[in-house]
Amino acid sequence: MIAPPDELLACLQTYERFLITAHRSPEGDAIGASLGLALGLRAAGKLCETVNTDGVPAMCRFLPCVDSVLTAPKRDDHEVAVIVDVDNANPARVAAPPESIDRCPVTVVIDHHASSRPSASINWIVPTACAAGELVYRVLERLPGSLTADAARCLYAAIATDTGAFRYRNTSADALRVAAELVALGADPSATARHLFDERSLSSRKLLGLALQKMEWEESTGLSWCALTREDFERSHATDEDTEGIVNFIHGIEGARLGVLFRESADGEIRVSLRATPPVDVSTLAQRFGGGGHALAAGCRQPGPLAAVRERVLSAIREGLPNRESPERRPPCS
Ligand SMILES: [Mn+2]
Repeated sequence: MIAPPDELLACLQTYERFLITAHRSPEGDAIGASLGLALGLRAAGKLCETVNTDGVPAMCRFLPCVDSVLTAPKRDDHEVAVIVDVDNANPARVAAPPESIDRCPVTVVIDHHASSRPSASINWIVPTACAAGELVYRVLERLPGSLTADAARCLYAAIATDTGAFRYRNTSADALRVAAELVALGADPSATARHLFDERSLSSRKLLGLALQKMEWEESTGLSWCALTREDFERSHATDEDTEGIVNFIHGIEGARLGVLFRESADGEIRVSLRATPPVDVSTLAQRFGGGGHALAAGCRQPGPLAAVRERVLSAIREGLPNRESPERRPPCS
């Protein structure tokens, strides 16, 4: 079983004032794990500020005490900065001002990205954990009085997000056991799934419609992709946040080995989201383009223009993704 290091528990017990943050463009694990940790530590009598420069996305607004997530810290006397769910290969991904982290005497990293490297005073990096939320649960269960119903709701959302509602390969027996504990403590699987996965804004659905129409499919390699331009965003009145989940539709084609969503963001930068079917691994590819992530879900950012990035990334993918055996060459079923 995954157990937090003693020095991490001692740090959380000893200090009083915590700054807790996660990655920019946060989703359910970033918000759920950071807010869940803050609510747990608060219940244990600590002072915590949860900060995310990019705010809280719509799908996470149902979480308890979500208004306590700040876009900038209010205090300047934190003793410990805790960074959760950040692949620190890229420090610019940390969703708090660097100066507010640097002035903390102690820094902590709690992460489950395989590419994360120890960079803080205390580093707890467990690539086998399904979500940062699972790691935060393992911390709070050791701190008496901290696992409140509200903390449980946040951590459940974190785990549900990163396991794709308990569908992805990281859905381990431990992930399900922790989820069961969180439900017993007050988390609501049905409401959580509706908010995280089913409900989207109208503009987000319109954008998905455009993406599906523009989707391209290459039978020989099992590669599917789509490129969304600023014009597509304008036509559907969509924001960058409205792209959440679209890449899964692009990848969700029978026989797909790799799905890619390219999108032109408002600042002109091109965001690339990658999804893979085992045994294909997209984390190395993303790292090659200055990004990061997991084997089956990764991403990167590239300077535009869109068409050039699309060609560059697709040719890199094709190099590493040889044409597969044609169905005719498979042995017939007996
Ligand atoms: Mn995560």
